Amino acid sequence: MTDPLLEGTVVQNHGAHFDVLVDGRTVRCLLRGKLKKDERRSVAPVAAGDRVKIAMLEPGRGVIEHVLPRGSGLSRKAAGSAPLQHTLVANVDQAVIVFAAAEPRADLFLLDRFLVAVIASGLDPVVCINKTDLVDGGPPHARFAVYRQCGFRVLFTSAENGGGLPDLKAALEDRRSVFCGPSGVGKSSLLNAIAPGLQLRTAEVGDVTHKGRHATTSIKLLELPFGGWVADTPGLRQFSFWEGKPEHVAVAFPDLQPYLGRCKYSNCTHGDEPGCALRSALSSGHIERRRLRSYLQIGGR
Ligand SMILES: Nc1nc2c(ncn2[C@@H]2O[C@H](COP(=O)(O)OP(=O)(O)O)[C@@H](O)[C@H]2O)c(=O)[nH]1
Ligand SMILES: [Mg+2]
Ligand SMILES: [Zn+2]
Repeated sequence: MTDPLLEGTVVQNHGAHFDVLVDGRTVRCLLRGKLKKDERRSVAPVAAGDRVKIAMLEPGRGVIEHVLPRGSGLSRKAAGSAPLQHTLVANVDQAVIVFAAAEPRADLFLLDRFLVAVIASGLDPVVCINKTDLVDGGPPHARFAVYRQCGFRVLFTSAENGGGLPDLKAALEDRRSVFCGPSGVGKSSLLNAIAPGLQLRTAEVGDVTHKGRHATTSIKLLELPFGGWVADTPGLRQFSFWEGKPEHVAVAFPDLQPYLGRCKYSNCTHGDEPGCALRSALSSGHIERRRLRSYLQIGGR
C-alpha cells in the first residue's frame, strides 16, 4: 500500500498554521489535534526545519499528521518559570555567527558566548566577520587570528563591496544553516547579496525595538539557489539560547584546553594560586589574556 501522506519541510511557523514545502510547493497546514496536546509539554511541537508528514485537504492546504525525529537545532528558554526548551529551528547543520568588523565593532566576549551556545546546540560554528569595507588595510585578520588558530572556520566578508562572498556561498552550499549574531551586523544584507531573489528587509527598526517578539513568528527558512537553506534570525540574542553544559565551554576554547585540569590544586580558581597552569600559560605567552577572561566569565573551570 502506498503512503497517502506527503513528506515536507516546515519553512515557517505562523502560530495558528505552518507553511510546509512539499516538492517545491508551499502548503499551508494546520496541526492535527493530537500533536497540539504535546504543546503543553514541549512549547513548540513543530518548528521551522522539522520534517513532517502531511495529509492534503485541497490544493495548497493540508494537515500535519506526524513530525519526524529531529536532529540538532537551535533552541531558547521558553518564557515562564518552568525550564522548557523552545526549538526555534530544527535539523540544522551549522550556525553562521555573524559579527561586524566595525559599526558595530565586534564584541569578542559576546562572540565567545555565541560559540559556546552553538557548540552546545550540536551545530558546526562558522564565524563570519562582515563590513570589512569599513576598516582600512583589508580584512582585520589579526584581531580574529585566535579563532583560526583554534581551528574554527573564519570568513571575512563585505555585503557592500562583495569581498569574501564566494567563501560564504561555498560554506552555505548544500547545507542547512542558521544565521545568528547581533542586530545590525549585516546578516540580511549578506543573504540578499548572495541570493538576490530573497529580497530580505535590512536595517529593520523592529530588530532593535521589539526584541523577542519575532523570534517565534518570523524565523523562516530561505532556500538558496545553489542548494541548501538558511534561517535568518532577526534580533535573536545569545543570552536567550538554551543553556549548554559546562563541558561545552571547554570545547569552544581549544586554545585553553591543553592547560585545563593541570593546575596544582584541583579547585584552582585560576586567580593567584601557586601552580596555576592557565596563569603560567598566560605568562609564557601561550594563551591570550582576553580569551582566559572570557572563559572564566562564561563559567569555565
Ligand atoms: N558598510 C557596510 N554596511 C553594511 C554591510 N552589511 C550591511 N550593512 C549595513 O548595515 C545595516 C544593517 O544591515 P542588516 O542586513 O539589516 O543587519 P542585520 O540586522 O544583521 O540583518 C544596514 O544599514 C546595511 O546597509 C557591509 O558589508 N558594509
Ligand atoms: Mg536582519
Ligand atoms: Zn588554575
